[in-house]
Parts: sequence; C-alpha cells; structure tokens
Amino acid sequence: MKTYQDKDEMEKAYELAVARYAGLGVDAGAAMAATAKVPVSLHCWQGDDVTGFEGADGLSGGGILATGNYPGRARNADELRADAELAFSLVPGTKRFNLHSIYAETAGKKITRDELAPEHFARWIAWAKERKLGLDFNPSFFSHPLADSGYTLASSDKAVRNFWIRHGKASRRIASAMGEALGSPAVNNVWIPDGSKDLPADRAAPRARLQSALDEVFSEKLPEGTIGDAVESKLFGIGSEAYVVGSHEFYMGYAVKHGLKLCLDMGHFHPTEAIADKISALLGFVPSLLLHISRGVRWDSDHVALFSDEVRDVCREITRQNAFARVDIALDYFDASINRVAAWVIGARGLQKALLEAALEPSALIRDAEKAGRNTERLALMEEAKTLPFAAVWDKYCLDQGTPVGPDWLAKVAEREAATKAARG
Ligand code: RNT
Ligand code: ZN
Repeated sequence: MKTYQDKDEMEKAYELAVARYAGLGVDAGAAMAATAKVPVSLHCWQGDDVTGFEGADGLSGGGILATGNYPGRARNADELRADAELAFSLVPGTKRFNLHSIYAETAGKKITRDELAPEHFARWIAWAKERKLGLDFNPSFFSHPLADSGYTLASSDKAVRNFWIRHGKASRRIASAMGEALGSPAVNNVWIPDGSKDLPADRAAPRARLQSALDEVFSEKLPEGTIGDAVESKLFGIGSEAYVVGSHEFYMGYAVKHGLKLCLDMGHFHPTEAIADKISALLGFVPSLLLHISRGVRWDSDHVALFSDEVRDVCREITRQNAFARVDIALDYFDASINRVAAWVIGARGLQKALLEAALEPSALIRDAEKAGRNTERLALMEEAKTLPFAAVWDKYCLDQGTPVGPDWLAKVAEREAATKAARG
C-alpha cells in the first residue's frame, strides 16, 4: 500500500491543485493554515469503551452501549495516555483532550464521585501541560449504582438528586482548575441519561426537578475564563425510548435563559434530522455551541464519525459564518469492534478533512452569485466545488503537519497493536 511513489509526486499534485483553487479565488495555503488552528477535542472514552478507572469492567447503564470485542483496549491511565499520544501523532491539526470524571486517578483510594477534586486529575493536567494540550471535562452520570434507576439529577429521590448535584458541582471545580492550570478554558459538558422506557404519566415533574438541580449545579461562581459550561440534550437512549427529561427543547430553553453553551450531538436527533442548519439559528440566542461529532446508525448514536455529508455540512456552516470563536468541536463516539486508536484516527481525520474542505470552498464566488440573485450559478458552483482536487491539498496538509499521508497511518496502529498484544490480550 503506497499513497505516492515519492514526495515530489505529491508536491507536484499539490502545485496543480493550488492553481485550480486560485482560479476560483481560493488560497489553498491559507486554507491549510486556518484549518490547523481549529481546536478539536478528542474524547478519552473511545480509548477504553467508556470503562474508566473506578474498577468497572465496562460501561453500564446510561442508555448508551459500546458494542464489540476487539482486543487491546487501554486498561489504565498510562495505556490510555500512550494510545492517545499515538492517535495525536496520526491526526493533523490542533488537539485538545476530553475527560470524564470516571477517569480520575485516585491512587487506589475509593473516592466517591461527589468528592472528586482537581488533585485526582493532577497527572492528566501535568501530561496536558507538557504537551501543550487543552483539556475538557464531563461529569459522569452513568455506570454507578445511584444511576441504576435511570434517573440522576431529575430523580424523585432527594438523596439521589443531591448526590448528583454534588457531583455536578465537583466536576465544575475540576474543569475550572484544568482551565486555570492550562491557560485555556475547559468545556464542562453536562449530559444525563434520565428518562423512561415507556410512557410517563407526568412529563413535567422530572423536568422541573432537573431545572432546579441544574440551577444548583451552576450556582457556584468560578474564576472567569477557566470554564465553559455546556448542556447536552438527547432524543432517546436504550431504556429511555419513550421519554428523555433533558430533551433538545429543554436544554435549548435552559441554555438561552442562563447564557450557557448548548451541546448538539449529531447522533441525538431524529434519524434524518441534521444539525448543520441549527448552528446559525442557535447562535442568535446562545453565546456558544459545543458540537459532538458522531454518527447515528439506526438505534445507535455513537458510530465512528466519518468524512460524511453531515460532518461536511457542519464544517461548511461554521466556516461560512466564521463562527469558530463560538463553536467548540469535540468527537463523541465509542466503537469496541475495531482497533480503538484507529477509531480515534478515522473520526478525527474525517473531521479534519471536512474542516479543510470547508476552508477550500470558493465561498466568495458562491456568495456573490447569491447576492446578485444568480441562483443557477450558486447551485452550479456548490456542486462543482465537490470535485476540486481536494485530496492533493489534504495530502499536503498531512505532510506539513508531520502526520502520515493516506492510509500510511495504519502501519503505526498495527505496530502498536502487535507491541501491546501480549500485555493487553
Ligand atoms: C451520550 C452523550 C454523551 C456521552 C459521553 C460519554 O448519549 O452523547 O456525550 O457520549 O459523555
Ligand atoms: Zn454526546
């Protein structure tokens, strides 16, 4: 398997592409530079099937599921960090790393989730600092006996609700400490699984409880510029098919009212409902958005993201509006049926491709056509843009970023898989 015979051949292809793009008023070099600056948060939980370090042997509850039994998932923080580093080296662009509270390192001590503190993430913070990575964070409202009823922040049991409120507060302090230590605000994303398998008689009471629980979680003032609070909705989960307390409308209302970041997960809407159009609509009302780049397939909302039409549409939207300052991009999926590092790399490279393609769009020409009412030309240009020599620029971007070109990265993953096979099984 060889993408190019030699580097010259690739450079030649790139030069030809530069000329093609220049003819449409697009500067390919500037597009690569812009793409390289967009931070993308890689999710730690793809590395171990959302297992974490609390001693669980896998994800449980929460209406989410990692299916597959491909060997070799990371079993501890050092393996997870090593795998993430390998993934980083195979993906161009600026990366952040996204942690869940279940990835705390407590040196064998049992710390309940409501007692977690920044010190339990000291190793993660030191690691990120050394590598100049930003960190993001998530409280974990699943894989826990107090989440077994299917209700957490919206639970009718006050003691259960209070436990999760304390966890929510603890998580915000951790995120804020990460942001402070790394000089880059950490996004703290609240997603809860609460919902019901079958028709609830009262849809309002859990929502009222969730609203006041969230008010408590967000009540603490934390140092400015250290944390970005986000809330994430969902349409349904496994076991919460008929009703989800934190629906899209619920969190859209909550985020607008309180000026929070709204998280849109690409897999959390009706099967044909895409999120690209929601971006400009919501940015008129919320300060910013967090996007969970994912791929829904039938019942599952968490397949490995790809260079798909949906992801391309999302990236085009952010780029056309130049909304990068107000849109945070994170990956969110978990696949246990293929190599975990490869799953990170496929999704992250797919997203990078979509970002670069969007930056290469001859959008000035397309906009001019629209402004002048030449809608035939607008549609024709959009369609022609799809077959521009994008691949040559993508290859050059990978080369300049010091990452493998084409499928050459697969060899690095195979090497790691072979080297860790004996230990990890
Ligand atoms: C679940 C949400 C949530 C999780 C992670 C693990 O449906 O998408 O973002 O995937 O927090
Ligand atoms: Zn998500």
